[in-house]
Amino acid sequence: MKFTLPKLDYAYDALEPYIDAKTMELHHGKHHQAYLDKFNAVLEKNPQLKYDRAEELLMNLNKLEVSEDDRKVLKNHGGGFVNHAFFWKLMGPEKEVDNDLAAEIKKTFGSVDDFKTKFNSAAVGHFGSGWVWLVRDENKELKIYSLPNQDSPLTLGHQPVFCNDLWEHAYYLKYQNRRAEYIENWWNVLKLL
Ligand code: MN3
Repeated sequence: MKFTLPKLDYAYDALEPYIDAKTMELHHGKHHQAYLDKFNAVLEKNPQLKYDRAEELLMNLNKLEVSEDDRKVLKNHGGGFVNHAFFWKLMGPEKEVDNDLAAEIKKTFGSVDDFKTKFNSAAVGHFGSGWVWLVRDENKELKIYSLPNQDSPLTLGHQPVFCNDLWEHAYYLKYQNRRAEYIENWWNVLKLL
């Protein structure tokens, strides 16, 4: 069981001016690759783990028969691998709005604008590194929350709908300490909404 770095569906500069090419190049080519390499190394050490999809490892993280050290690597680097692979697919230079999702968001949060305000505030308020998530919980209801580091909603039994990366490596070259500005601009490259 060995995973490879997924190719992007767009060029590194395709998300300009909201996300700059240099950030994309480092984020995909270096950060994502580094998560992948450590993930593959721990999988190699644990041939008893037989899953076709990396997501399944995160769903079953707490019951995997591995050492606690290896479980931590799977959580951090397996999480990093899966989260980034998911994140690249959410973004693009062209909108592909999901009208069903937009309708559900209106129903749950009042309006798309109210929803974005809540999502932004969870993102800005998150302390340290992590991700902000829109998920479906165990009752299929939409929920917004942030999680630290590379923790995945899959491990909580929730289905990710979309997410934004709050690690400084995702925005620091262009936005420096202005996380709120990055989060606001990021809606321009999210395809779904
Ligand atoms: Mn990242």
